[in-house]
Amino acid sequence: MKEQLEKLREATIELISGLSDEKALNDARTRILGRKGQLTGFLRGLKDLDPEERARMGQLANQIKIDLEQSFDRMETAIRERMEEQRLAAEFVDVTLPGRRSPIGRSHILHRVTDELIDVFAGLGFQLAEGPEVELDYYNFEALNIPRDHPARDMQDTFYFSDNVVLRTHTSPVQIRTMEKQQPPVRVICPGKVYRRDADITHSPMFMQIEGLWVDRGISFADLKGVLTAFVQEYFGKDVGLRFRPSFFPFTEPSAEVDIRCVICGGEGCRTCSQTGWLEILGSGMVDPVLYGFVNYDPSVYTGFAFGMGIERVAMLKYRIPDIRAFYENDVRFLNQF
Ligand code: 2NM
Repeated sequence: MKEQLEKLREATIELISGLSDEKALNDARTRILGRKGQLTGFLRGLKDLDPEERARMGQLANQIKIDLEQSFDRMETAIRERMEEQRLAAEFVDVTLPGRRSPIGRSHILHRVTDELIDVFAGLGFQLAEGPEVELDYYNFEALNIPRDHPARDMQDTFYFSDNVVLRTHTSPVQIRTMEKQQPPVRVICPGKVYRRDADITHSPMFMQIEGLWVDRGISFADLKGVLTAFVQEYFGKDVGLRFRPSFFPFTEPSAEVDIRCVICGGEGCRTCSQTGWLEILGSGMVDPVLYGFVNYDPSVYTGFAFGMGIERVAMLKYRIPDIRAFYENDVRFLNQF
């Protein structure tokens, strides 16, 4: 019996030393030290021995039980420590590594140019005004003296939601809305997206415009020339020449288009200016007094001028961008250059 006990101790210690997970260890502990375990079986069998032998074997079996319990406990601690080490190693974070930077965005070149233009006109006393892109036919055409049979009002040229709701084709309706709300003096600059049914190499169905309006007592064509000259020289350069050419718009009379000396060739003649030496950059004119009837201004007291320009065109000239489509393709290799 003594040998059997010693063998059980040896075998168990050997078994324990070969185990590496907690579940197997617990199963082994139950098989040997549990209520129906091998060592427990020995202890039960002691009652059949004579008293002297029972005392010696009982002492030995108890000692083995204590030893084995200790071995199991030590192994359990060792396994738990190793698992904890593995967990910590797997979770290791090197806080000294440099962070991963996510690429940061930037404002679109058209919005940057818009802000530059707003800044120039703010310096000339103009306030920012904005309005809806989905507009009533009344504000987009009717109140701007654009007649019913004007080609701009055609389904071919304008996006219609219904008979009297359109995508605005210019930002002028914002100026009508401003005048409707407020008696002069009015001096506003109105940037924003506008929409026309046009799509080819030089036209996009959505593009950006900026328009200005100044109405007060005694505003004359001299003010128009002074403000637009100041704008051109501030934005394109002190020495850039400009000229005013007679033109026509339904909402202004008289009207003028403004050309600047070609910023590419300096007036020599090149592809950009079609060999003319001049670039057309904006339309302008004295607000036609019929418009004052729509907004309840007294045309015998007030006069004013207005102007409008395409932001893409200005951006293309200022930053030498040859193709309008680059603005909308969202190729970051293009956009990141500005
Ligand atoms: C242009 C050219 C000339 C213009 C007129 C108005 C309004 F609403 F005040 F009458 N806003 N913008 C105007 C005048 C726009 O763009 C080429």
